Amino acid sequence: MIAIMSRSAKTTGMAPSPNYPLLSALLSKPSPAVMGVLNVTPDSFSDGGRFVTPEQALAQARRMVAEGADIIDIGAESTRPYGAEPISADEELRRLQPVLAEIVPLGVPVSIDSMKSVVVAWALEQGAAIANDVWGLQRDGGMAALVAARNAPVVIMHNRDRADPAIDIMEDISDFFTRSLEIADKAGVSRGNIVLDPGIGFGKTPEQSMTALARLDELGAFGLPLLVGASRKRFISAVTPSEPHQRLGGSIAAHLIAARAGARIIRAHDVAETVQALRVAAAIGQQR
Ligand code: HH2
Repeated sequence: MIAIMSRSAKTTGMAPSPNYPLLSALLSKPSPAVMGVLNVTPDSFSDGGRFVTPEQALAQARRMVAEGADIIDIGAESTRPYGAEPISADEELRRLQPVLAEIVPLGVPVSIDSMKSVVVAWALEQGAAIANDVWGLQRDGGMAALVAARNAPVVIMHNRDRADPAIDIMEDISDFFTRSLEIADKAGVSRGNIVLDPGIGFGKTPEQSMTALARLDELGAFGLPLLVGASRKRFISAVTPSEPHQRLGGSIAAHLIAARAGARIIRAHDVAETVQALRVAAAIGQQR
């Protein structure tokens, strides 16, 4: 059973607050905000190597903004569960350095997808606005204090070192979020700056990823906005065998289900198609 922390905010997260203008603006749109993925990595699972030069990265960021992205999520280290090469902070910074300053002025908030507080600190200094931590403040002991000190919005994502088909994944996600929120509270991170993410594909079997999507509404009990990133992930191939670039239909299906269950930010590689799907679904919903 998921621990109920706030029954009043059960489905769609928090109300807009003037104290947290960035998140409030992102969350107050009629359809979920779209976070476009920009991987400046040689080895990301679906687009590794495609945007490694600064020119390629900037062109892709511009394309995503033109297609309607509300956030650009830049990552320089692949976090894919199988075969990702861990890299040093220096290497991560080396990959980000020529690109980040070019992307910040494009006019949408930039989030930094990194589990290292030294990298996030540098990115926030360069103008990134959001910290996206795929270890939910639990890996790098300096992350919570950093985001508290900068008053930066932070995505707390559920993760596990390895999948265990025997566990109740919803209970595991809920326990993880509870631990992360304790760490956040201790460090002085404001609840109004926190977004929760079930971490589709991270430390989960394909079935568990689908369970997290099917039962996403239960995580609304935390009373915090939810982000979902199902884009091109492996669980889609478990249903319909496919390569990452062939998973657009499955990604959109998953994201529409997530939006219906209360997700307010959707992380996607295919921005134009995702924006269109979410806006059409929201428009249809308004006809009821
Ligand atoms: N997924 C990936 C990376 N970062 N961050 C959040 N908050 N949620 C996610 O679901 C998420 C994430 C994995 O996707 P991608 O960035 O395309 O791959 P890689 O980690 O191989 O670079």
